[in-house]
Parts: sequence; structure tokens; C-alpha cells
Amino acid sequence: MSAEVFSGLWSEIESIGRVSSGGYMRYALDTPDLVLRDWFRNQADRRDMPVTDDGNGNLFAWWGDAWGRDAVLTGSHFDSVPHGGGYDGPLGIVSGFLAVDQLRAAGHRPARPMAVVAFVEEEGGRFGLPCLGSRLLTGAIDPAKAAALTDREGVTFGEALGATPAGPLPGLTSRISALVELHIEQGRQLEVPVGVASAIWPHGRWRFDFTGHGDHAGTTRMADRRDPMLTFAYTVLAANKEARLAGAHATMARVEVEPNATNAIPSLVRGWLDARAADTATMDGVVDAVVKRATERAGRDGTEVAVTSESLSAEVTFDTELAARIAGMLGDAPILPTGAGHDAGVLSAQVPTAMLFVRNPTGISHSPAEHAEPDDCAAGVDALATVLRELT
Ligand code: HGY
Ligand code: MN
Ligand code: MN
Repeated sequence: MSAEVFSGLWSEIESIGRVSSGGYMRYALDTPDLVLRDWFRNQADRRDMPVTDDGNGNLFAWWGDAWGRDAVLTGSHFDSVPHGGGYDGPLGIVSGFLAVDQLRAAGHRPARPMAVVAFVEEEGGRFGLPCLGSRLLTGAIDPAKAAALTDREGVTFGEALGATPAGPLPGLTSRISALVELHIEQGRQLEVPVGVASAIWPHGRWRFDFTGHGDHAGTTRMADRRDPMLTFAYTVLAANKEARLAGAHATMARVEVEPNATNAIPSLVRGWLDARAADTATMDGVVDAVVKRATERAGRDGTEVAVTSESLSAEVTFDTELAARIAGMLGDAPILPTGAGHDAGVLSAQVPTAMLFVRNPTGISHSPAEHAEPDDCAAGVDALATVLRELT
């Protein structure tokens, strides 16, 4: 694959959902996502690849019998975090179509069906639960619960989807023999264009509701205040400290304040904790320590704190034999873990899965500055084509 051919297809989607920050606002099933889903169908049509929808919002473009036995899937997601980068997700889908082109040009005739997949709501940016589409496909979430998830405007996932999600595909594990997801690397770990994933850190999201007494900013004595913003601010610092002490990662980057007025002491501050670590015990230890310190501080501030676990993603160890086999196909590509969650991680609970990482020169992701070089992206397509050829 040449960088020019890669850039040619890449340029077709590059501007979809991009905003003035240079980042992307691609929320699941929102307008830019619907445009990308139409682009996906158009790409499939151009390649005589029939498209099926699994009733959960995930799209599958087929080369061979749709849902024939032992299918090999590749793909990723279109949705982004707000003002996120353009590669996180779409790179895996564009590379999937280009890998099909490359295999066909080389005369490959797959002995088993293949599909390029677009998983819905991987980031959880709109409905709050990451990997929603792949959790539905694998039965990891109850369809009614998924349908009831709401976005900031109060629109439910069921309304956005236009139906109650179908839930798990019957006989999934016999229908899929492997999933290979290609994704931009999101750390600073790759010195060569392509790597292979070994594991995904366990990670989760917890919502902290800090409640206090709303009051006038100008007339309320400092000694009389029950200000939840203080408890929140302390908790942000505590999360950072506990993560550093444990060698884990903790972030509080999303906050909602009521009434969110310059001259009113808040009655409620809602803050989300994203915590991750190389193992579950360490992650749990960090979260417990943060909850303990937030609760103690609330006692001093005269406020209340309630913590709700909103999503949990268990530790993933990818199929080691498959990872080693793939690394071998790619001239001993490096095998490395990641702290980022992926749909492949969800599917790994049921089917053999692997991930290919494409070098990210700065390691920056979930930011408009996210970037991968066309040469490395083209090398990623070559690697994906090699793996898909061997697996089919
Ligand atoms: O948050 C993550 O790890 C992924 O980008 N959903
Ligand atoms: Mn992401
Ligand atoms: Mn991603």
C-alpha cells in the first residue's frame, strides 16, 4: 500500500465532524456519525460488500457469506471523544477496506467470510458507557438498559437507534473465528510503524455527586458555607496523588455544576473519575482511597458525596498464541500493552481477538493534536492485509 493510496481514501472522511478546534465532534448516531455510516455503506457498495446491521447499531460489510461460519472480522469505531483526534477509531475502518482492496488485487480468495465492522458508541461520549455496541453484540449489557441510556439532551440510545437494541447475536462464538482491530497507538511506545497488542489495562468510570448548600456568593460568610466545589476540588487532587502513589492513572476531566453561576455557591457538583491500572487490585485500591478521602473531606466541608460506578472494563489479556503468531507474520513486531479500552477488548471475552497498533509519533490521543504519518498508516494496511490473508 502506498501512502498516496491511503491518503486518497483517508481524505474522503477527514473533514467529516471536524470543528474549529481542529478536533472532531463525532457522537454516536449524531449527524457526522450518520454521514460516516453512509460513507461506510458507500465504500461497501463500491466493493460489492453487502452490509448488515446487527440490530445494535454495529455495521458489518461482508466479503463472503454474511455471518457464514468462522468469519474473520476487522474494523473499529467512528465516534470520537469531544474535540478528539481523527485517527482513534476511523483508522481501523479505513484500513479494513484498504486491506480488502489489497487482498483482492493480490488475487486472494478467502476460505472463510470476512467483514469490515463499524462498532457504535465505542467512546461512550454520548451515552456514557464505552464500547456500547460491542457490549450489546456480546451480551455484556442488557438491551433494555442500553436502550435507556440517555445523552445530555435526554435522548435515549433506543430513540437514537430507532429501536430497542437486538442484543447478543445467537451463536456468536461459532460465527466469528477472530477479530483483528487496527488502531492508532495511544502512548509513546512504538519505535516501528506497527505493533501488536498484548493486553488492555482494567479501567472504569465513577460519578461523584457532591451536594452542599446553594447560597449567595456575596452575602454568605465563609464559615457558614457548605460548598461542594471545595470537596470536588480536593477530590481531584486526591485522585492525582493516589494514582501517582499506586503507579496507576486517574483523571477527573468532566464536571457539571448546579447552578453553575459566578455569584452562587453551588448546591451540586458532579465530577467523573476515570481510573485505570495494570491490574484490577491496584485500580480498585486507587478508587477506594479516593472515595475515602472525598468522604473525609465532605465531613470537614459539611457536604455530602455519593459515588456511582458507571462503567467497568475488566483487564484484557489478548490471545497470547494469536498475538505471537501475528507478531511472527509481521517480522517480529513488538507486542505491547495499552491503557486504552477497545471493542476488541470486549469481544476477547468470547472470541479470539488481536489488535494491531499503528505508530503515533507524539503518542497524543483524545486531542486535536492526534496524528499518524501516512507512511505508517500504509504500513498498517500492509500488516492488516497480511494478517487477514493468513487468517482467511
Ligand atoms: O477511553 C478509552 O480508553 C477508549 O478510548 N474508549
Ligand atoms: Mn478513544
Ligand atoms: Mn478507539
